[in-house]
Amino acid sequence: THPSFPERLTAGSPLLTAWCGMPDPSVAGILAREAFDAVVMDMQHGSIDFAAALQAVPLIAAAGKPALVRIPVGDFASASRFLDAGVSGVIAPMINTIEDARRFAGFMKFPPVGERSWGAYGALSLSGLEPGEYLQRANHLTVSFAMVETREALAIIDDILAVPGIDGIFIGPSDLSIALSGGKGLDPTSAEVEKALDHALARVKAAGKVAAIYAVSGGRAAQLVRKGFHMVSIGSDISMLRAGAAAALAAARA
Ligand code: 3PY
Ligand code: MG
Repeated sequence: THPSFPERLTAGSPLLTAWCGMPDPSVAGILAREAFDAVVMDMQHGSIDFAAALQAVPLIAAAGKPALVRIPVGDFASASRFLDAGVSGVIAPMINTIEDARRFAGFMKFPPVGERSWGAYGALSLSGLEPGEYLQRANHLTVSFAMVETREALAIIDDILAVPGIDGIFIGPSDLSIALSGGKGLDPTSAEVEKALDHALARVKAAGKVAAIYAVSGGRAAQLVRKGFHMVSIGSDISMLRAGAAAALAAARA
């Protein structure tokens, strides 16, 4: 039996994920066939809707990769629905209070940890597990990432990490840069952000949980991998499309 997604996250070699927001499920399916370790669909800022994101899950699975989703702010009920469809991880943006973290975890985990409700039909189909076995294992097969991307969240990161059912932290460096600069600028690699993410990374590791982060480019992802993050998402499908188009046109006009 091959290792589960949570086991792979902490096995040693960091995972690099695609980041998709385009509305057609085939975009996620195509990126899943590149050398990414997993694919994230972004429903907070992407234009992919609920039905398309659900359709992408088996396309990503057919490429042998775990599917993850970033849900819209506060839409914790959708986390359960994506788990039912068979995603391996859910990223919840703007977790700024312990209450946010508790509510998110509640929808991510079956009792006694949370209050996830039964109906994992897609997950059963994709995993081939018997319902009883899935129920026994589900809390350890999927990963809940609470996003830390504000001053409030940074201040209570140890408490967020201590919430039962929160498996890891996903840092949003862009929003963090806006918060830390008091709205003055967007600079996800500023010295201030760098210091904050080093601190957050150390706290996550001290708690024995999973540390993930978003990178705007492959080069930035390499730096974040060297820092010791378990998972780095490289964004986005639109920026990759634009970069590919710009490179093709520059070559054509050279
Ligand atoms: C951020 O950087 O704020 C994110 O949410 C990642 O896209
Ligand atoms: Mg953000």
